[in-house]
Amino acid sequence: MPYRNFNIPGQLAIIPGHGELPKIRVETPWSSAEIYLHGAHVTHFQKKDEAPLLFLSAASDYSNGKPIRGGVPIIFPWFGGREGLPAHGFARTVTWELVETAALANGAIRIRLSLPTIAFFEAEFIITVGESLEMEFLVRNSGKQETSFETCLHTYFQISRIEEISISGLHGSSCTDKLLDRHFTEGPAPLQVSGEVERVYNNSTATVEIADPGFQRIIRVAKSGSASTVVWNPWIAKSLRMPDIGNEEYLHMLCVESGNIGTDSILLPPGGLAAMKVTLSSHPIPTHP
Ligand code: TA6
Repeated sequence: MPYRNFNIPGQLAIIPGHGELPKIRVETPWSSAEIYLHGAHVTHFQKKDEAPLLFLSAASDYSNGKPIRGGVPIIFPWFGGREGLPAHGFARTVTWELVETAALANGAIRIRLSLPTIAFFEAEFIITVGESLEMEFLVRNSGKQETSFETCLHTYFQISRIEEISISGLHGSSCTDKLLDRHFTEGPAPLQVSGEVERVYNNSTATVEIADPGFQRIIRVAKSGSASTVVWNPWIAKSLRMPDIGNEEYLHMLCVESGNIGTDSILLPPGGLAAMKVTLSSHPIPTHP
């Protein structure tokens, strides 16, 4: 059985997942998680006695060359469409190499994966599963020229119902509403979603929170090394056009994505290193006495 020496009895095992793709199953005292080597794709994170934190489409593909729909797709080295190239780059559709698994002294589990070598980029993805889900994406320019790239952890969150939630933490960032082609500075009011939404926020470095009364929790997206946030929900019409998402799944998912895209793209000198860290956690909604 390949990967056997990465197993940590009772805490981490590599098993066949959907489509027989190798999947890392993690159990900690606080939570469970699943990560596919395909795209180094975190597909599941759930704290004990809570609903899953991540949405995963029941209609997702699990095959080489196709991204898994849901969880945390790694978008790299470009965001969005490129003529004749795969949308959102290739990192999410290649098989990453499992480099290290470790049980940490505090009971958390750390997993380190590396992107198969490509010209002028080396990339590593380090996942720490514990009471929270911590993800670090490291990129080094291994070429001889200055190079730029975009990146995004395109996280799909599981929510009780789209009309119930509100999003805060975007106040003051520069918003581009991709559907309305509008540009504005986000105001203080929490964002609510009542239709298809696709908004790219630049100079957005603050922690974003999703308040979900239906699940009685606040999801917190804390980050460093990331200046962009994307908020996306396909709603009805777009969901109908997407074969790998159920027609009504939009009601229970919301993407709050953390990265560096557009004007926040990263420019790396030869040998330069860029590090982005995103920590996902959930907290009870305070009940006022
Ligand atoms: O982050 C929003 C977005 O760029 C949307 O345009 C939508 O296409 C979504 O990503 C999913 O993209 P994908 O290539 O995974 O279907």
